[in-house]
Amino acid sequence: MEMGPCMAELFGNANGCSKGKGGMFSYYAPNRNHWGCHGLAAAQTPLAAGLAFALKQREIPGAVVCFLGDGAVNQGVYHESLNLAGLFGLPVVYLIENNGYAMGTSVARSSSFKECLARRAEGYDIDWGRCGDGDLYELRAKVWAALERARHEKRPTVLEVETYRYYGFTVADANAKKYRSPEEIEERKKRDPLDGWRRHLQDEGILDDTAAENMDLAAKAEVKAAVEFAEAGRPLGIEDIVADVYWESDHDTPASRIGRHFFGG
Ligand SMILES: Cc1ncc(C[n+]2csc(CCOP(=O)(O)OP(=O)(O)O)c2C)c(N)n1
Ligand SMILES: [Mg+2]
Repeated sequence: MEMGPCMAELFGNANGCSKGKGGMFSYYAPNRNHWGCHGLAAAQTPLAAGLAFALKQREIPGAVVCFLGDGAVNQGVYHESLNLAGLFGLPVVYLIENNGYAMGTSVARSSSFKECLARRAEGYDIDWGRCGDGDLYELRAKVWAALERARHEKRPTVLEVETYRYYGFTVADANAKKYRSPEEIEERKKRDPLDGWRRHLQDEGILDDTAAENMDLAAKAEVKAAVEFAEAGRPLGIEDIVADVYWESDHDTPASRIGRHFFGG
């Protein structure tokens, strides 16, 4: 996806990727096989199982990757999805981004588990693995192995990646420094995956300071251009709110004119 329509979606403007109606929870680009972010924690997990089922049933080559947070792993639908993925042999990879906190609640206070969250997959006869966020080569190899298993053996995988977020859940999360200690945050920063990877690539001779700084400047310029794109967008009006909800309303059918869409209208 391009950053402009994503930024415009955050601004709630009509040039957003979901016409400005979804906001941060609704990045969506089915034409690029991106089936959306979801406002309900774990709502993406049965959708991923369904997409994987469709791939298998229609014999379409490929696999589904479904990202979820540590705050989604205790939702019922996630476990229903794992059960069906294991039972039907679905080509799906569930990738848990475990950053230790669901909003302000730590994993230790929210999950009953042994050693790691991914291990629960054993109960569904699903292969699982885990790794940190520091070594991208390791992460890539694990994701690749899971994708190959999905594509060729039609078997699901649960992968857990241990990571972190330094800031609050949102700008409204005023307690971001209260539910963990400043020391914990500073300690984790020493293992920051972006800094670490930059050093790694420099050690390998792939990147030098100038190239790294140019990448940084290019990223900042892309963000600035995205903001300008978003600001140029039209704010939504009343007519936008009711559009794309019912086919009948959009097509001015008799049912829509009398206001009854169902039950014999
Ligand atoms: C079913 C459901 N319950 C509650 C919420 C409110 N909520 C939004 S984000 C969140 C925590 C999500 O935790 P995690 O997936 O670990 O995301 P992180 O905080 O790491 O960004 C909750 C409880 C929600 N979106 N959906
Ligand atoms: Mg989390």
